[in-house]
Amino acid sequence: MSNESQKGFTRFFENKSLERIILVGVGLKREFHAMESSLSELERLAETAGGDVAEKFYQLVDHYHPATLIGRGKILEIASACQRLKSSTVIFDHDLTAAQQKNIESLCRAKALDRSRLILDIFAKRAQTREGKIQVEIAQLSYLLPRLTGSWRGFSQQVGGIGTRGPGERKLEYEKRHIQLRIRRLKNDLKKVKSSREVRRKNRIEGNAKQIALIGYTNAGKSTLLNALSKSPKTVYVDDKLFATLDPHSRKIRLPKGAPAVLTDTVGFIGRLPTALIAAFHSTLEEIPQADCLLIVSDANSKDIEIQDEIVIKTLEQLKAANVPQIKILNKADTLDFQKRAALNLRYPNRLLVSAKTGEGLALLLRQLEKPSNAPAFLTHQDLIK
Ligand SMILES: Nc1nc2c(ncn2[C@@H]2O[C@H](COP(=O)(O)OP(=O)(O)OP(=O)(O)O)[C@@H](O)[C@H]2O)c(=O)[nH]1
Ligand SMILES: [Mg+2]
Repeated sequence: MSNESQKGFTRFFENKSLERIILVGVGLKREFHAMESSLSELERLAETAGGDVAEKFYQLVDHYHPATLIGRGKILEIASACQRLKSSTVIFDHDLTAAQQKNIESLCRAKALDRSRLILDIFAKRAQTREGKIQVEIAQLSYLLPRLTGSWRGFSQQVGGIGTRGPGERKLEYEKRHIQLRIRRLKNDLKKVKSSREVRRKNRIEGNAKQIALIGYTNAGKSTLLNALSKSPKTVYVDDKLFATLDPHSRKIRLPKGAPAVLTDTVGFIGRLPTALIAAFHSTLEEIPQADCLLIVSDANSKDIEIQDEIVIKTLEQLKAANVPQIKILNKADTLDFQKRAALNLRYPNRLLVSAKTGEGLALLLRQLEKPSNAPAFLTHQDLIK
């Protein structure tokens, strides 16, 4: 990324002191529960990005307001909270158009960001490999491009994250061309990196190893599970934060009867993952539809298993991977009491309860992974005893 835009996108994370942030949940009137859980997710995202959430607002609307997304009265309420709490950033749990952003900023006298922008910031911080970094930069620039249209603004002012002030101004057309050119160059770079990864992937496939992709919501425990199943000394990074691991990591394992398999950990899903990110991460995510089997991991302890399931289903559809055979599991079984276990077993009879932490259920899971991918029924504990 050019120095200027790189600085703009990452400055937030370099701030020594936490920035006070106000969050705003937005939803249509019939979607209260989804709005509430999405807002608490936004809070975790803001904290993951290093922000200090000072206050949360929400508004349910009949329709979104073209000028300010939500009602002007609510925006003025938020503006006075910004003054009172000395907060200079407001993050909306909904995409903002360039015009909405500009109007809200001038009413609140604070920076207005949206959920996509926050997720992009986190991805920029987390990307480790060259491929990951290129993909994030493409996503950032693609997000920025349509937002440059409309009223003219300084480039660095647009890309600035929380805590960033734009130093200079440039002509809109020049900026657009500059960004388009940069995206083209990055896409070419990505092709080169991708072809070397493709060679590595083909090498792995040789020997008929079954390709198993670990899929699921962010923080469900995919990387912990990969470490536990592979028992490899080279562990994958695990953290109680959203998007702890972005880059795909693969480990060879042996299934109980000796057959080889390759487990691949992938980027976690989340509600309304910016489309620019899905498009940019296509080369990483395209391993998913090519897998022989998807191991779909949910956090058994989450209040929102159903909402997260829907998001996983939708994202798999977007990736054209909905027809790959799936095995679904509920992880973090060690956190459940007896009643919760019973309720989950009743509600999800075809999902194995496992714990990547204690190892519970993992032997059974490996046996399930050994079955032909199209085998219908899930193995039960009785099968294991046989
Ligand atoms: N109690 C308990 N905690 C777990 C278990 N599995 C994972 N965790 C914890 O859950 C958090 C997230 O685990 P990760 O393995 O990083 O989750 P992930 O799905 O890879 O998350 P992303 O990389 O962010 O998509 C960490 O704090 C883990 O220690 C489990 O079986 N039991
Ligand atoms: Mg992970």
